[in-house]
Amino acid sequence: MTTIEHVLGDITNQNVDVIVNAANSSLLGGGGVDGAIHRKGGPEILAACRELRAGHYGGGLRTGQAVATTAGRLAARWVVHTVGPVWSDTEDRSGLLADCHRNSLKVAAELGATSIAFPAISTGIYRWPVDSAAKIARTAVEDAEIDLIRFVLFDQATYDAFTRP
Ligand code: AR6
Repeated sequence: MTTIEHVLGDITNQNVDVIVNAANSSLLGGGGVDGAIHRKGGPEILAACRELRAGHYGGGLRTGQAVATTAGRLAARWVVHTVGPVWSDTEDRSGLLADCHRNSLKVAAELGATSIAFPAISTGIYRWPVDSAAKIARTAVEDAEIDLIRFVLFDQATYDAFTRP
């Protein structure tokens, strides 16, 4: 049985095994939740990302894919970085947004994690409408096999969209 929780707050404060980062394909940091995770987690996370870029992820991380690093100084054990799709008015990229959630869960399962926190991937700098993102996220995690999934929503409007029945 998976418990799904929604909280209004900052994902960097969550005491869970895995925190999901809404990263970009460079894996080398950015603004939004990505910036917050690197700031609070410290330089170990960026060092681990640089190692990934020097190895298997030389070309960066593709949209919809997910990869784990240390969580540095965060309370979590790992950060799973995923790259959400940029919203497009002309192309349906919903499958890629669902992939972010499914692949993050897969990486978490491979790590043996029992709890995971997601931000509202793609709904900030990548401009995905929050109602749509909430529906896609909800459906994508439906069949997850992990004890706890916590959506950590940074503002009231996003929280409302994710909790609307
Ligand atoms: N905790 C939880 N949610 C947060 C936090 C936080 N500390 N900070 C922001 N959010 P965004 P994206 C919310 O822009 O749209 C970066 O530069 C935010 O309010 O972080 O996937 C990356 O490097 C919004 O609801 O991610 C990429 O270049 C949600 O997190 C790009 O942004 C996602 O907003 C990715 O854009």
